[in-house]
Amino acid sequence: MNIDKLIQQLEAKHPGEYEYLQAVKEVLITIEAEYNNHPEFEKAKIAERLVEPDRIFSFKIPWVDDRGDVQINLGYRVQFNNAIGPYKGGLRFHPSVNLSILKFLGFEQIFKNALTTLPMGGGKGGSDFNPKGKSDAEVMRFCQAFMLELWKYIGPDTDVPAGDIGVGGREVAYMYGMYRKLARENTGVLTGKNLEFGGSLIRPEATGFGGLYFVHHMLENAGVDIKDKTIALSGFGNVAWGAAIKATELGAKVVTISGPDGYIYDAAGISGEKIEYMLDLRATCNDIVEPYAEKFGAVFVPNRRPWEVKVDIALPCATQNELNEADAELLIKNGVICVAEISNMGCTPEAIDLFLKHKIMYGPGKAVNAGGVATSGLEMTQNAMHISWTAAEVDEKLHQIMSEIHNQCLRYGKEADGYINYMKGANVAGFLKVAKAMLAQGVI
Ligand code: 2IT
Repeated sequence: MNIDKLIQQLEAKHPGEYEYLQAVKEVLITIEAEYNNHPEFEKAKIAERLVEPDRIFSFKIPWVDDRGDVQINLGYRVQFNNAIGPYKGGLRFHPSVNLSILKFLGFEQIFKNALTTLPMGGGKGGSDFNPKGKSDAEVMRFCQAFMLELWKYIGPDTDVPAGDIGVGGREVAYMYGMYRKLARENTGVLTGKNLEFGGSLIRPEATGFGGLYFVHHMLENAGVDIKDKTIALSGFGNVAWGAAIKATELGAKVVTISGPDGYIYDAAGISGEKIEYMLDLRATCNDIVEPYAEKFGAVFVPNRRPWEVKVDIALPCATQNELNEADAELLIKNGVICVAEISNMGCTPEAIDLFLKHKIMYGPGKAVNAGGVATSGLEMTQNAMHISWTAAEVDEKLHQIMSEIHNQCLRYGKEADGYINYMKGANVAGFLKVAKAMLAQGVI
């Protein structure tokens, strides 16, 4: 495979799609050696076929706000690859949403989903709708208008969306209601549903829980105890709260969270009632974190990110490219031992290069945050069987899956000096599964 040529072609075809090109480059570079051991991949042009989505739907979403004004948003669904199972991946509602971001997320989802060991292909979708500051009725009308288009393209065995940034239980429920009315069926067409109509226990906290199970394995493998380690988290959305709960349970201390206004530093640890308080605040305050400082006597640092705090472990939980080279330098200078992305593509390529150069344990999102979509896969299974498992059953399966993903990373990521390159391990393991499936099924 001539990687440079393929990347140049993609850059020419998709100029300005920076996030998408960044995600593709990372995978191609890390799988190159393995790819070249398989002349049959080259012959079937697996790489060239993988980097382009199967199809992209893009549509207009007109809706009426509370003042009676007509609003128009853009909606998308990127169906990237379904070689190993139905397209599966979340929906993101955020003003920054564009095709580059959804293509990067859909591309990553292919390999992440392959790693979970469950039969799920890769897809992603969303809208540039901004849920912040919208009333509940506006969110409902928008979700209904969005589903009025999306429902034509999805189905429980075709394409199964879920949440992502800006889409939680409330939004999934509104979309599910519209889907079941239009399609006249009650199926597992969306995951992240409420418990009353087919949701799975543990799904809301699964991304954070899974992330901490993975970090626990990383540390254990290096002979390090997670107990009493300090952790910096960013964000406080669908992901960070589960991470904070599980980190505390494992004996670590979470000292930061962040929002659009800055970050909180709480040396006493962010746990228990403090997490409950933040969950309540989040529902009414558009993700800002400052009120926490006054309530619990902690430090609020406006307009900065938490990576300047001295910690043992850093866990980006907010969005892509939220930890850059300068942040990485500072973390390393402050003695960080492990950085693991619970957000998708949380670190820039330059930051990752620094972690690898300094032999810092670095976990890529595809592996670390796979517990969310894995538990979505478990929700699909429960829906298909028309049963529901207990929290303990789901948690045990999640634990097993994260442990298996860690094993796959060890298998494909171990370097000659013993350092584990988790990025390479995750990319190669995920890629091999999808590539073999594509090869077996012929050119389609
Ligand atoms: O990035 C992700 O893996 C998600 N937003 C969850 C996707 C899912 O289908 O549960």
